[in-house]
Order: sequence, then structure tokens, then C-alpha cells
Amino acid sequence: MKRFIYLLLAFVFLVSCSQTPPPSPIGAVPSERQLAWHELGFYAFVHFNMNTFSDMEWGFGDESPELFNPTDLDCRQWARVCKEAGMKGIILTAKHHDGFCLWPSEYTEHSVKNSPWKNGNGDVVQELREACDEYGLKMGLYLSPWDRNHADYGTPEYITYYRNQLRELLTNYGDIFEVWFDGANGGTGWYGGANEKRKIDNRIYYDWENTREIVRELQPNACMFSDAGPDVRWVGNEQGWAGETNWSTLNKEDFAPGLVSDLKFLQQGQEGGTHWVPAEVDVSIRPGWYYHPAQDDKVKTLPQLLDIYYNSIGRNASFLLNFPVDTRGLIHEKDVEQVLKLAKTIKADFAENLVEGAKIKASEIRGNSKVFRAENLLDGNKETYWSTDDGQTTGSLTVDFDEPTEFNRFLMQEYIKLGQRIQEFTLEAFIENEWKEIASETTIGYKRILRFPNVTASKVRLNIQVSKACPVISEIGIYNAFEVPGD
Ligand code: FUL
Ligand code: CA
Repeated sequence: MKRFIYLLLAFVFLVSCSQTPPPSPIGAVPSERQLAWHELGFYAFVHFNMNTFSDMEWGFGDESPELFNPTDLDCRQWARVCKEAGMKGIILTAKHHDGFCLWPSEYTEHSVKNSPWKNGNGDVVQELREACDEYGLKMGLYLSPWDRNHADYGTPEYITYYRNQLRELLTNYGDIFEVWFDGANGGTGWYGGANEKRKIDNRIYYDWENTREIVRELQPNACMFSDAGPDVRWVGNEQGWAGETNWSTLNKEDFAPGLVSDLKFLQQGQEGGTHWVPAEVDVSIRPGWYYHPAQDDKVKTLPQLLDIYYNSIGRNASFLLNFPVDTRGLIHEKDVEQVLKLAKTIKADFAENLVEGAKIKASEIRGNSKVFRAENLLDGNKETYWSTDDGQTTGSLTVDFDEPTEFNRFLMQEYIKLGQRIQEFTLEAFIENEWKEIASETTIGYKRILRFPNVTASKVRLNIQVSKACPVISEIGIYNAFEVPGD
């Protein structure tokens, strides 16, 4: 009899599961390569090239390869620091606007092969590849479209040169996770001795459609970054913040390469946009992108880095932190110290998720099915989620600690495979027998972290107030971060 009842219960459970299909996706959704990119969250930029030795930000293009001579170049030190800081990859400026190449390109003499470094036998890209492999990091490359050294810049011949270099980099150095197409384009330069101003029309000159095809062909898993995507978008500023409202979607027609778009769209995305183009926050740990000894005392402080962390990763964007590697070829000690402080603080602040062990209740559950139950929000599994019935675009989740508990961070993740949905939400805390609002916000996306002064409450309630379709949330977290002293 007992066995029969178990079987019956199992049958009822299975039927109820199969009767409730998952929600349908809404609007634009991420590709596989974008999903993998979202998971990275925090990774490094390295600006190291001719400018490091000329003490410039934008070299003119007439610099002698003789100048490039790091005394102690060690890509393993970069990788070790990044790994220790919890970063997942490194993007290197293989060629910046001055045209000098960090690898011995067969298409130019303006490269490491004519420098004194390793008697012209060195290859920084290859050294970084090996270091990334050793430390389990991904590698990305920046290949500046603008080239102030090349005589052909501005003519169709240069496009052939640029594509040849892209092919070289994407063929000879293993898996590349991100290709960084910079937006600065055209102007004065050396241009093989012409010393003039050259203007190009960025909408047509690079024939981006076909240039992008090369990346798809040679590195199908790589995301392409530019002001216009197509996979990852610039966030519209270099100070280290995304909009509080931040949609991962854009309207394609507003974002053709070279089309100067409203910066607000880059910061906030476009609700209901035709394509999934999430934001990446690129910012340097010093004022400049390149190393300048005069900036040794201007390295960002822990409070500044924490603000950037919460204004990027905490606002549905990724965090690309730049290290201006110095003339030795090392990440400077001061930069190492600051990034490790950031990593240590974040690790400690998110070490204990207070929802573990708490009870959670949802105002409603999709099809009353266990498949979509509220406990899915606490299981640490990004593939399981809570959702409501189709057409039910509001709902609330209550976490019950049983006793007054202190906290100051609230983390949420939408299940973005089904699109970005939530438009408005509030957070309330049950303090001394009363619900008090702690936050009233807009979007969530891949990850949203709210940071607020300490609250002591026995219950916390998340209210989804406006959503484009039934909400689909995969994880939540509540934390009590340590106070941050003023550094
Ligand atoms: C900008 C460039 O002009 C800067 O030099 C730097 O590389 C930054 C990341 O992108 O557009
Ligand atoms: Ca989950």
C-alpha cells in the first residue's frame, strides 16, 4: 500500500511538472558566446606598448622600434596578479593607435622584431598566451583599427593589412575570448612619413560586416567589443560606471559602427531593443591607460575601486580593469596592492550568503510546480529558477530569517536565457513589526547588487512590480559586508 502511495505521488509530481512548460523567451536573448562572457564578470585590460616607453597616451606613429625595451617583462606576473584578484582573463593591446605591434607580424617592420628587446626575437602575445594557459585565464586582444604609423591608412590597401593582422592574431595564438575594436579613428599621424591629417568615414571604411566575418570564421566563440557591439557594447564612459537602469538590449539600427549614438543608450541600453548587446565597463586603475611615472601616486583607492565594482558588476555589466604595465614590463607594485585589496574585500564581503538556512516564500509559483519553486533561488544553481504563470507580471518573494539579522547587500540574477524582463522592483525589510522600503529600482539583468546602509530585520521582501512578462529569477543573495575604512 505504502509503495502504491509513493508511486502515485511520484506520478502526480511528474504530471504536474510536465504540465507546466517553462516560460517562453521574450525579446532578444544572449547567444552561447555571450552567455559564457556574462559568466566572466571581472577581467583585466593591459595597456602596454610603445606608449609605455614614450610616456604618451596616443603615440604619433613615428616612434622608433628601438624605444621598445622592457627590462624585466614577465607576463606570468600579470597572470599571477590577475588570478589572485579573481579575474578571469586578460585583454592585451597587441597594437594601439601608434601602430607598433607586440608580435612579430609578417606584414610590417614596425614591431617587436626590430626592437632591442630579446634581440628582436621576442613575442609578447605568445608570452601572454603561455602565461594565461599556465594560470587558467582567457586571453583577449585589442587591435586598433586606427594606425598612425601605416603609410596606407585611409586607403583600401590598409584594410587588407588590417585584416591580415587580424588573421595572424586569431590563427596563431590559440583561443581568444574577446576581440576589442576601439572606436578612436582617423586624425593626424605620421603615416609612413606623410605627417598629415587623414579622415575616414568609420561607417564604411573598415567594411565592418566583412571584417567581423573574419572573427566569426577564425574564433567562433570570441565576443566582439565595440561602440556598436555586435556582442558586447561600450558603456559610454571611461570612469567606471553603468546606468542604474541597464538593459542588455539595443536597437540595431541605432548602432551601426561609426554612427555616433546617444551615450545614454550605451549607459542604459535600450529597453525592448532588437539585439542582445550587454555593457562592458572599461576603466583604468590609474588616470591614464598607459604607464606614466607621474601617476604612481594616483592609483585608485579601495573605496574608488569598490564603487566601480558595484557600479559595473552590480549593475548588469562586466568590469574590465586596466593595468598600465610599466617600463619594466610589470604591473606596478602600487597597482598590485590596490587590486588585491579590492579582491580581498569582495571575497570577504560575499563569503556568507545569509539566505542559506533561511526560509523563502513566493506570492505565487508557476503552475504551482516544484520545478519553478522559490527554493530554486537559493540552490546556487544558475539553471534553476523561480517564475510565475504566463501573464502574471508581478510577484513577491519573502525571505524569513526567523530572527533579526543584519545585512547591507542584496543580489539578484535574472535567468537571462529567457530574456531580460524586470522593469521595476522594490526591496522591503521587516523591522520592528513593520515593512520598510529600502530600495526602489528598475532593471536587474544578469546580476544586480544593491548596496545600502546596514539594516537589521527578521524578514526581507523583494517585490517585482513591473515586468515585460512573467519574472524569471535564478538566484538571490543577502550579505553583510564589512565596513570599508577610508583607505
Ligand atoms: C580608447 C583609446 O583611444 C584609448 O587610448 C584606450 O585604448 C581606451 C581603452 O580606448 O578609445
Ligand atoms: Ca537557482
